[in-house]
Amino acid sequence: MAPRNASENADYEGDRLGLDQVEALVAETNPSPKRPPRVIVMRNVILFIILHLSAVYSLFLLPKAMYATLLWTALMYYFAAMGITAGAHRLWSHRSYKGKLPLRIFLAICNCISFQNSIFEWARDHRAHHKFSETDADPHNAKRGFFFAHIGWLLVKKHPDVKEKGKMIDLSDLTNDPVVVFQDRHYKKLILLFCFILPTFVPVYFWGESFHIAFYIAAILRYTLVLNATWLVNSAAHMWGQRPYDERINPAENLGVAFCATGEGFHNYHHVFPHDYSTSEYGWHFNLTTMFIDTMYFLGQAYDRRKIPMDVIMKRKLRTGDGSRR
Ligand code: ST9
Ligand code: ZN
Ligand code: ZN
Repeated sequence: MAPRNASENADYEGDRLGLDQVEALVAETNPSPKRPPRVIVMRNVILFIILHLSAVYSLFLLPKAMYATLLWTALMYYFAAMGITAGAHRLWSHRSYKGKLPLRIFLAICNCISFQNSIFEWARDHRAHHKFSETDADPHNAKRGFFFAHIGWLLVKKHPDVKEKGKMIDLSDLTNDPVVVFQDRHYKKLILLFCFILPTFVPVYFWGESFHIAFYIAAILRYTLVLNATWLVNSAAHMWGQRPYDERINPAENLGVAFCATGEGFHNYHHVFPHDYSTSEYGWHFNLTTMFIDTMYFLGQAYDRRKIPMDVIMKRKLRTGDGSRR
């Protein structure tokens, strides 16, 4: 009989061993089985290409915009950022402080300005990101590369592990918060109003800016910039920077990201101590969000801010840090 080649041999062995045994054999020889095929969501690909091309076009309109419109755009950036950082992230995902009803309503509105999925969906994905960090159950697993962690994860169907293991996460506090439930239920109408109509309407109505400029700069450009600043935390801050608290993990301290993301670039600290309301060892250092939460505290709207004691931080630095900040 003519000798069989390798694949023929495998088939032959397969017939004799039975399916279960073959699967066990494959798992043994290949301990990290291939990911299921990537299912690209073309609608998202097209929409994000249009959005980014429109943002580039908006840059050319900047010299023609009125100063008041530029200031308004900066204010919209700030509010959108607070809706993510002080709201979806530090309040609702991590419960690192508590907020009274007026503050929660305000932050839910700010969150609609940022249009990054409802608070419920954002917090669900973010809790999975921490619990299963840099595995297939992490929605934006940075081990799959910069592009995937930055935007790619929004262009494909989620890995089955995200949905499977995500079920293990308790979300009852979110479903028990009427502000979160209301925002999730009416999300589409709310983002249309707060992410696009309001930012465009104000400059046109109050100081006579052209509709075209107001729409492209205060809505489209600002939206795209806040999105990319947020995504940098998932991509750049999972790759580049110092690791003073735990050198064994990828999340890093990245000052550039902290600046763009209003205080969310101290990512090595944040992954080690996720319940610290400042997401950083420090207070107001490159951290507009901590300034905002502290202001809300002085106004009686925020309370029970959780801070990690200094001796615990120091001990951790000495035990697992990279020695860069002792
Ligand atoms: C956006 C979000 O940009 C950005 C988040 C970034 C997070 C950064 C974190 C960093 C720290 C904080 C820093 C802040 C800095 C801020 C700086 C500001 C200056 N667990 O999702 P689906 C199940 S959004 C459990 O559709 P597909 C569940 O049953 C941009 N279960 O998955 C769900 O059904 P339902 C605008 C889960 O079909 C079902 O699966 N938005 C979980 O694979 C289906 O879920 C967009 O572009 C889980 N974690 O589709 C939309 N996840 O929901 C983009 C899912 O009914 N998204 N399940 O309960 C999509 O189109 C889709 O989600 C998809 C995946 C195509 C990506
Ligand atoms: Zn992270
Ligand atoms: Zn977090």
